[in-house]
Amino acid sequence: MKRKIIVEPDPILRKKCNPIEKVDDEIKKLMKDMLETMYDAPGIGLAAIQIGILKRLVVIDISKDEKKNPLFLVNPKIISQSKTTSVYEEGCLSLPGQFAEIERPSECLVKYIDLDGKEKELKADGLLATCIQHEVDHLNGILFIDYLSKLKKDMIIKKLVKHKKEIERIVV
Ligand code: GNR
Ligand code: NI
Repeated sequence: MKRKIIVEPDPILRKKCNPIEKVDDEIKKLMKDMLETMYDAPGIGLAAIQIGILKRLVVIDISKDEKKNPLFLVNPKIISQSKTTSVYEEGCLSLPGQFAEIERPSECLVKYIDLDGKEKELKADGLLATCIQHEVDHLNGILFIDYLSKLKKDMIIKKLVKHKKEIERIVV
């Protein structure tokens, strides 16, 4: 089932998500819904908080069309990051139409629980490393606009408020 994606400004996006105690059928169903919502958007990552669920759950798929390669991360924790950094043009499904170059560590080591309940470790670089860090930020109530100057951040929020009001007018 496809879910609705929450868009900034919304106080939900600023909340801190709670760890999962057990990977049960309810969590697996939720992760399936998240993947469907992400592919439909389309996006390369989605955190549960973006569909209003305050749990530490992330789905990622950076593969290009054809062959799908979904990654399910339960309770992801970044245990180390490289000193070297990379800049990527980031987008966010909760900031529709907004893009900005963001500098982050180029590599990261992430510990997580897989859908089978097993603990895993993954060393990521390139776009995957950026995406993992972007998603883990969501779990802590952080959006990529938080790394921009106040001026740029306020400009983006203003555009999103205007966009939301326009949608309201169409609905009403
Ligand atoms: O679809 C997405 N693309 C993207 C591009 C560069 C860096 C991060 C991302 S994640 C984003 C989907 C999203 O909002 N995930 O939270
Ligand atoms: Ni995002």
